[in-house]
Amino acid sequence: AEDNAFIEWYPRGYGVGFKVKRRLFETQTQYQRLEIYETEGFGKLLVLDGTVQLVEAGEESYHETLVHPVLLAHPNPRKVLVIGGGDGGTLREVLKHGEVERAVMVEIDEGVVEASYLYLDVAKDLLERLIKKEEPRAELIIGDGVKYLHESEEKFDAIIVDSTDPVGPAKLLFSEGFYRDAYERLNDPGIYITQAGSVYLFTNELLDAYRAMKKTFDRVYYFSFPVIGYASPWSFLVGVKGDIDFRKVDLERAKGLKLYYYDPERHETLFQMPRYVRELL
Ligand code: AG3
Repeated sequence: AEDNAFIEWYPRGYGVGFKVKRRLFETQTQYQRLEIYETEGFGKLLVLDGTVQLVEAGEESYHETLVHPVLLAHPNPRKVLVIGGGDGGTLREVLKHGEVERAVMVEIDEGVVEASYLYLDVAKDLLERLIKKEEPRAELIIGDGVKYLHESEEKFDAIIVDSTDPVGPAKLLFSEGFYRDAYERLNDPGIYITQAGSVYLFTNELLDAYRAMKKTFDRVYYFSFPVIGYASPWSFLVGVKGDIDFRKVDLERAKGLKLYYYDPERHETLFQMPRYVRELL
């Protein structure tokens, strides 16, 4: 890092950085090192173990993309499970869908929820209601998502994995065993999505996750989107149980959503992938 800047270093010395005014908070949680910075131009920045999780001005580029394509492709998503996502941005987008009757968020690190509630303007009110158990449509469980998926009996229409990268502690969330448990917990039809890392800088992790998902899900789709704060384009993997065509979304339901980045009317543009990656997939 250099003075007055936060830089996340990716493999091969590729960096993504923000000019920062100051560090507002830092702590070592039970699971990871958490930092919050005030940036010059993008609001507050949340960092876990040195990796950018979000900036307030632009986080929707990730959260909209992770949530709305799959919920608009599913014919009637009433029950949704979010794994990770402790900052609340993903759940905030999920609850924009009126069909969703119950959403469960399983976050391993209470420290992320607390710091996000205290310092970030991402989903403050929602996190407060979750902590006080006053949110009628959603429940927060502090726990290990891998264990939860393996042990719980509850079924969901959509499972959304908002985790750190497929390297390090979240690696298990990209394993065959985890995908099998996820498939098991999905209703038919059901849909699964995970962020899958930087297209250019984590290509091998993307390929590994794609191949592992293919062994379990009935259909697997990949797509990419430019996310503010990450080494873009960023990749996403979608797994389907039963009969859902992820190439189509419900444009009527989409009209009810206020979207800034993801454009349901141009859904097909999500599937852009650099040629060499497509040929490897
Ligand atoms: N999702 C974090 C995605 C991983 C970012 N990776 C990176 N910067 N190397 C969780 C934060 C948003 N809810």
